[in-house]
Amino acid sequence: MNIMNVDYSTKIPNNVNLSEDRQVLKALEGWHPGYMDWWNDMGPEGFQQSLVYLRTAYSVDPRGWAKFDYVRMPEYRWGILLAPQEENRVIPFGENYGKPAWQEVPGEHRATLRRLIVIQGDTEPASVEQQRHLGKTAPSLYDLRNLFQVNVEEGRHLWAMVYLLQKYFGRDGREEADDLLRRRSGDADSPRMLGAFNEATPDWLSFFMFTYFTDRDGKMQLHSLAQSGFDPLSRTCRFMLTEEAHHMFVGETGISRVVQRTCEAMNQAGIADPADIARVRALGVIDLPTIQKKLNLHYSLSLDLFGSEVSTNAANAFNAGIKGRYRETQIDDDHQLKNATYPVLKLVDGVIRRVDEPALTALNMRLRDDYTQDCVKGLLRWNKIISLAGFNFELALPNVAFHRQIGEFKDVNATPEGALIDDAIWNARKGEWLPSTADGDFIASLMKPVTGTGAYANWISPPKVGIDNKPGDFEYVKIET
Ligand code: BYC
Repeated sequence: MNIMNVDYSTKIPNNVNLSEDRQVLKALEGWHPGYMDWWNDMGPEGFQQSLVYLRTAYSVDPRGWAKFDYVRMPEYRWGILLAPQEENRVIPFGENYGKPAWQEVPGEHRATLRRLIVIQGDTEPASVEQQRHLGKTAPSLYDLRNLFQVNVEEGRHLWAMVYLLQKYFGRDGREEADDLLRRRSGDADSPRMLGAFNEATPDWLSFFMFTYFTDRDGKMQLHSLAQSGFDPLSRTCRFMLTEEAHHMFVGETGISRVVQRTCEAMNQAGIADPADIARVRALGVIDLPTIQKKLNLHYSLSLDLFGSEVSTNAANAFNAGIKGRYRETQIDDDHQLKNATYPVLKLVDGVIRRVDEPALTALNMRLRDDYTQDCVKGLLRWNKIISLAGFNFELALPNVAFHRQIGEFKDVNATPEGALIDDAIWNARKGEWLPSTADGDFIASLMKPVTGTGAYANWISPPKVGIDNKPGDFEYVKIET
């Protein structure tokens, strides 16, 4: 078969020759009904019979891999797609640097690999669960469609990890695949594995922040796993990254459009001070200080997803050749980090300082630094919108010590500027930095569905271009009531 094109003749579309891999096909077909039950119970609430203008991957050729058409979500073809195998690929880092990449799981690294694949897999359905209520309050059909596109692709990413578990990890892999359908975001008894995936996504501003900041953690983690010496994982993650780009686009442009609309409304009403929250809110748009609070929340939750700054887990995964660095192959060093150090932010005598640590154990910190740099790009765009509109206000990333639950700063309180404060000050002032109940109630009051073609809620601007270059009045979702 041609690896570039996807075989749609089996129940599960794929480019991994499933029709000749009977055992794995059987395992996946056995898992399918449970997945559909999960999708029906925990996937988007409502709209399951609506026709949604979705893209489906039909090839893994980066020049043209998706086709757009109306699909009912339960009929979306969730498939197994791996990027083409690179000939003679070698392990690009760690103790096995330069040796041929593994096509099978090396026995000694089986547990570590399985753990990373399970963690990755767990985040995908979690995000769908977190976003399941949002369809009811979408600000437009365009946004509704984007939400569903993100959701079906997160579902596909779960399939991607389940394929790896079922093909390469035998019985434990099948058990893990079942458990991925059993855990639930925010459940007291059986929560999702990582913190941020048990938080609520109560409104559309949170959705945009999540797709900007949390999906970007996904990007960084997938890039690191795409370097893996375990070739099937590398190829899987490489293709997932193609889809992931749209999710972050939804976040970046979503926040841009909220900021744009707020600035426009303030200008029309002659409001010069962005901090004049009551007057701005009276216009039915989200004030900039509240946008900053949401940003503070989602950025800090996403920083926690990188684990501890200094981590032996990360060092072991790197040494083993399982999880590399962001853009590993483009880094000019020994790729083994034998004597290298890396500056890590730490609390030293009550002061936040950079301290050199062995680079091997500082890999989480390094990836988090790469992530922060990537996050800054969106802020520059949003701040440009604000300054072009004539306002003296800048959105900023909070300090890494702010509102942390994992790592070096989990036991201290800090302001968004990074000043360390005691519990009393934190409790008295946290409402200035994180969304309060009143902020949440105000945003919730704006969340009214807008379902006319080409119509948008008052609190968000229309996008600059349509999906698949469709015109402004395109009916992205044919709502079935
Ligand atoms: N919450 O050495 P440590 C995505 C645990 S997002 C709860 O500090 P390590 C997506 C850790 O498991 C990307 N527990 O950290 C986005 C360990 O527990 P055990 C998802 C946490 O292991 C949007 C202990 O603390 N992919 O794709 O170096 C929508 C000590 O660990 C957390 C991945 O994350 C936490 N935040 O790094 C849809 C890639 N942090 O084993 C999808 C795979 C740490 O001692 N995962 N712990 O019981 C990894 O590479 C690593 O496991 C982590 C943690 C980066 C998560």
